[in-house]
Amino acid sequence: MEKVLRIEGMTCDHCAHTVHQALSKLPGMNDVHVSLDGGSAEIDFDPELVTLEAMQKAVEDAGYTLVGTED
Ligand SMILES: [Cu+2]
Repeated sequence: MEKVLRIEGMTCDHCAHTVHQALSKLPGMNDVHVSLDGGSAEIDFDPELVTLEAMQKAVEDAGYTLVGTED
């Protein structure tokens, strides 16, 4: 399943890398593309293995905020 996550708080390449790492290490994440300029992450994930709540927690634990999603 593909979605776009809206993420607040990324200000530089390091931030984007940190968010990429945080999302990529979750189980069931097939693909993650973080856009610093867009403040977003395009993801491809298996909804049987990972929930949006888990993604939200991973992003917040990394120091950023998941503010919404788009299909
Ligand atoms: Cu940064």
